[in-house]
Formats: sequence, C-alpha cells, structure tokens
Amino acid sequence: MKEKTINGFRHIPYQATPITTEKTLKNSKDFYYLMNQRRSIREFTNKDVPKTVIENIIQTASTAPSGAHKQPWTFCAVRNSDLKKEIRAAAEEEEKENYSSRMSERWKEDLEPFGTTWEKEFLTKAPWLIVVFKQVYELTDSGERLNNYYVNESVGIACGMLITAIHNAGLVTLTHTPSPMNFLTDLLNRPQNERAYLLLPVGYPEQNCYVPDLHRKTINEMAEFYE
Ligand code: IYR
Repeated sequence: MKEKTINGFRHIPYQATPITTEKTLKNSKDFYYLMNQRRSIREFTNKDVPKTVIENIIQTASTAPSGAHKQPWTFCAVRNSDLKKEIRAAAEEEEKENYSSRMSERWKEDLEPFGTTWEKEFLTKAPWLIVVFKQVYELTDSGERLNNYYVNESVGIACGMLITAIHNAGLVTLTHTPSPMNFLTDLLNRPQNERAYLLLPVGYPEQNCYVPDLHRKTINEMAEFYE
C-alpha cells in the first residue's frame, strides 16, 4: 500500500498485526485476569523504582487518543524528597479541611470501608509521585490562547492508561484527588494554561498490605448488549 494525501496531510498505511479469533479470545481473557488483580494501594515501601520505568509508563499513557490529537497533558514525575514533603504538607492541609468541613456526612460514610483520613503518608513514602496536569488551552508564542478539545475526556483516558501501565509493570498506585489542587501549580511551577488533574503515587506495596474486600460489578450488572 502506498501513502496518500488528505487535505494536504500525509496518510500512511496502518500496519495491522494479523490475528486469529482464538488469539483475540485468549488475549482479551488474559488481559482481563491481569487487570482484575489491580487494586488501589495506600501503603507503599520506600524501595526505589528506576526512572526508566517511570518514563516507559508515562510514554504508554501518552499513547492515549485525544481531541484533534492535541495531547493536552503534562506528566510531572517527582522523586525529590523535599518536594514530596512540600506536596504532602499542602495536600494534608486541604484534606484536613475536607474531612472536617467540606465533605458531607454521607460522603464520609461512603469512604468508611477504605479507612481513608486526611493523613497521606504515601505522598512521602512512595518513591515517585506522578502529578498529571491538563492543558486547558495552548499558549502561542504571541500569547494567544487556543482552546483544546475534549480535554477532560482525553486526560482521563491517558490516566486510565497510566494506571494500567503501572499495574502491568508490577507496581501499585492509587488515584489521589486532593481538592482543591491549585497548590500543585505553584509547587511544580506549572504555566497558566495547566490545571492539576490527578496525583498518582507509584511504587511497591508494603509487605503484609491489606485492601478492603470489595467486589466488582458482574457483567450483567454493568453492561447491556444490543444485538
Ligand atoms: N480526596 C480525599 C477523599 C477521598 C475521596 C474519594 I472519591 C476516595 O475514593 C477516597 C478519598 C482523600 O484523598 O482522602
């Protein structure tokens, strides 16, 4: 197959990998079994993770589709312990406020199975923190603001792929959402077009780590088929 041009842009043949139906059955099942072992982990060891691993998982996340391929994301990977301490202190300050006055009683009851509190030891214990920023708009050299498209969808998908890559690498994480997250813009010195979206500590689970006995919805509870 040859290249072609659409609206003046080069299009190249898609190199599909040939696959049998049996192989797609096996792949889909194996991957489901792998991902079904993923759990949100709040207790980390301080064992280091090589920077290359973090680069690989971030590159995997950046394969996500995005509105008009704007790739409206920045992944800030923090290993510096002083910076992690500052992030923890600021996050805990917000969370104290959340748990004491901003969250509803019903919300706090819904969180009881997880045993979460304002205290966030994982922010200093995990070897890496990945803070994902969304780029609400692009800033041109002349200072013009060009809005990006479907930013929340795009960055949400990239975060899902990041979590999948972390699990596939044999590491653990949790989706931490200190709210409000503006303090991360200052601490990480981000430009005005970026907003903090999600914070993911990455590392190895603590030995003898427990997780709540949760159950996932069955296929009949969460899917409808229209054949
Ligand atoms: N952001 C708070 C509260 C919290 C909210 C949800 I939704 C959780 O699944 C867990 C915690 C915190 O991180 O403690």
